[in-house]
Amino acid sequence: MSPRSDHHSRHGQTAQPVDDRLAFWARQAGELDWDTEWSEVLDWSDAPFARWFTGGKLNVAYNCVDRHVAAGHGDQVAFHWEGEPGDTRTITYAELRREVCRTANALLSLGLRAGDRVAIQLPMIPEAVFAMLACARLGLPHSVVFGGFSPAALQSRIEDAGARLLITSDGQYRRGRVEPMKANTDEATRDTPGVEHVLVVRRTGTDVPWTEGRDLWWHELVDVQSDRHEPEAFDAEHPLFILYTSGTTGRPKGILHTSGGYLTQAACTHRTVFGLDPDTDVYWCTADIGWITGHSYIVYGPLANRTTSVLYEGTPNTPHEGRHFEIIEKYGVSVYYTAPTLIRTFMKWGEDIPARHDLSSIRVLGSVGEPINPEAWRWYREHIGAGRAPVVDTWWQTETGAVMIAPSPDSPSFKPGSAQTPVPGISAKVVDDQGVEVAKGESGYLVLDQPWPSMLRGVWGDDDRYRQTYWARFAAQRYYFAGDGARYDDDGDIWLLGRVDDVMNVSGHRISTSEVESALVSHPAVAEAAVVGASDATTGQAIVAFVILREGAGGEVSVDGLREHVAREIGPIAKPRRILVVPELPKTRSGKIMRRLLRDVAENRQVGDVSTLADASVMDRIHAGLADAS
Ligand code: 6R9
Repeated sequence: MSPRSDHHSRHGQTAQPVDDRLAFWARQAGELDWDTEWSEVLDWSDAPFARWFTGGKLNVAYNCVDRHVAAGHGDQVAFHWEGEPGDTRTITYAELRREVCRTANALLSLGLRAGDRVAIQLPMIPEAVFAMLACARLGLPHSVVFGGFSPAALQSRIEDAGARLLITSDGQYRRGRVEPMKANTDEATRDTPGVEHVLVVRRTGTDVPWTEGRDLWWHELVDVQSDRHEPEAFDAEHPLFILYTSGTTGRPKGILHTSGGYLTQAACTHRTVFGLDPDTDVYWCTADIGWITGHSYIVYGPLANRTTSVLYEGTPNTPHEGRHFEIIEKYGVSVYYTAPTLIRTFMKWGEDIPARHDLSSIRVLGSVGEPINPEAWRWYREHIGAGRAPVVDTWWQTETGAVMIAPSPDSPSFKPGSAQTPVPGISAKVVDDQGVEVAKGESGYLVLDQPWPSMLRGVWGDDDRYRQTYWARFAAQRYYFAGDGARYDDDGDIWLLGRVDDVMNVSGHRISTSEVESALVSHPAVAEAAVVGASDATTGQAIVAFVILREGAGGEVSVDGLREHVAREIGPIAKPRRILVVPELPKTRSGKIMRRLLRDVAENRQVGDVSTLADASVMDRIHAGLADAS
């Protein structure tokens, strides 16, 4: 048997005929409440622009909230919210419905109409969820921007999306301190005339700058609204949200997701990957709503499934390193979904910390964001999962919208470090340079060879970039290029190997090397910069920058000043761990920087093959310079 047909026989999903796949997704969509039935499950005639459940109409917020109240579950808790300073709030589905209706009525009172965009930069507070669902209810695509992004990053996202409203808060709690938020968003909106209003949640009680006429307090505008609102049904392909993510070039891409297919797959995967039971489970996903994991697995998937969730505002070590375990014990969390970087941090803090808590409620553990190394997988299962909870490693992306590859929770054979198989209804392959599927035991590129319901519908305002980034690499086969390397093991199971492009993965956050490079060269003292991701035991990768200073700038600039500059330009998450000042950068004859060699330097390795360098002695001069400096 050829390796190809062998894979097909092992992967039930890969082998699944197209008609069965579409029938599967039609059944999953049928779990939602539709106003108008769709006429066609998938329209792929304008590939790579997909349309799922064409002709169907639904309201996403109604599906996440109202229908559960209508079915008699109004008293069920939707969120157990924990504030960082220890304040709490319990929100039932009935209360969630009232809050979402009030928020929707407030947005209507500002003149917003279906199709208008709303930017949201908020801490992890209930209003963040109310705001997202109110937008969904009114057909206003939201663009949630992670709270740690700088004013400059927020500004470019507001401009690209053309947002009419920004929703933010006065301040936010960070590791026990109060930090400003409104002051930053004011900086971001100084030159964005399109933003007509800024709606401000009072969270920390800090003084804020105020623009009369433009700025509005949430408690003054929203709290006085009626808690009734009739939802309108929108087309299955109505835009639900835009979420910006780093690509291989400096400019972040606005990934566009729509309504029916997105909600179908977010809900279905949440239910099946964790084997979720809405009547008994208490679920906690520790992501921030500023990332796709927060969108799909804190808000849309769990709420569509009538889940009781924990929502936590703060950092894992505030006020102490046992905070997460305390919360698991307090609420009896049964499904805990987090990222490898946090698991490795817990390992560093020590196993005695979780051991002080009763974690016996844990039933399933999830992992997302980067490949989970087997040691972290084993520690997670042993010390959080009492040695028995399955650990489901879920591979997916902002672009895929929902989980694509994950072991089934009742899989007989878990493999530490492997995401294993495409989930039902999904097809993925590992292929070589030519797009030909590789044999077992071999590695290549991960591709998605069939469209899926929660796939991105494009890059906001840039169809060409959508085609170029995802569909040009394997155009002949019409495969979606994920940008990840992967390998089949001898059983045909998939192991993810990390990015194959210039995207770094720092604590599960995607940051492009060129984005950091542009930030560095925007500093007047920097002539040129090259950035690489160096392996790091805790954060997966750490950002290491090589910079050439401008003539005469040497005395006036400090490496710390450059790090701060990057934090100001992009956000603290993009601050390089190390910046090395070098006399030159290694380049090929065509002028491409050879990052591979810089990575060798950053990871303290013997430098690899330098034969394609324009000037082979560059590496010696870089080394000599670094030796002088230390
Ligand atoms: C959901 C999310 C996507 C990139 C992706 C890959 C990496 C995510 C992973 C994983 C190995 C996993 N990634 N989950 N790699 N195993 N279970 O993280 O979306 O922020 O867009 O990042 O993250 O490299 O391409 P996003």
